[in-house]
Amino acid sequence: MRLLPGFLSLVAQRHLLSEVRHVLACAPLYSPAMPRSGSPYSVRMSNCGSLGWLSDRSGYRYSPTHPVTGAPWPPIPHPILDLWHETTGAAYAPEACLINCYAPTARLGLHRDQDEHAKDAPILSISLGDTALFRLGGPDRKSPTRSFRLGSGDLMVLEGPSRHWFHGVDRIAPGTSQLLPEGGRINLTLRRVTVP
Ligand code: MD6
Ligand code: FE
Repeated sequence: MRLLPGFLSLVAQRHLLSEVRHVLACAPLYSPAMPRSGSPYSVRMSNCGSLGWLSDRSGYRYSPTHPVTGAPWPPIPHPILDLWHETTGAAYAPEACLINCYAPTARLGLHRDQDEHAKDAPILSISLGDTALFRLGGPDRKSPTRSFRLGSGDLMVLEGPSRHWFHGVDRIAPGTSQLLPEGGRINLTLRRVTVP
C-alpha cells in the first residue's frame, strides 16, 4: 500500500469536486442493496467509466449502465485519469471509477475488491471531504488490521499484495473538512476491470 497524504492541493480538490458533481448530474447517486439480504448500504454510490461496480440482491458485478436510469456511465474526467497514470505508473487506463458518498454517519464494512479480472492491476483511492477512519487488514478476514486517517486530498494506491487485502471505513469524522458544504465524504476508487 502506498499512501500519498496531501497529494491534492485545495485548488485541485475543488476542481476534482466540480468534475465529480458534473458526473453525478448525469449519473445520480443511488442506494445500493447488499447481496441476498437486500439491506441498503449506508453509503450512496455512482460510477463513471466504461464499467461501473454494482451491488444488488443478486450479487456484485460490473455493468456498462446505471441501474436506475439505464444510461451508460459518463466517462472518467481527464484530471482523474491523469492522477491514475501519475500515481500508479500504469500505461493502461482504468475502466471503472466508483463514487462512494458518505453522510456523516455512513460506514463501509470490511471487504476485498475481487470482482475484477485484472487481479494484478493497482487500485487508486481519492478522498474528498471529511476525514475517514480507514481500516486495512490483510489477506484473510481474521488477519490483524490497523487503522489510519484518510483526509481530503489524500491518495492511496493498493498494489502488490495489498491489492487483495481486506479494508473498510469505520467512520467519518464530521466537520473535519470545509470542502463539501453538505459535509460528509466522497471517495473515488479507480480500477482496471478487464485484463489489460
Ligand atoms: C473508501 N475505499 O475509502 C472505500 N477499495 O471510501 C475502498 O473500498 C477501497 O480505498 C479498494 C482500494 C482502495 C479503497
Ligand atoms: Fe474497497
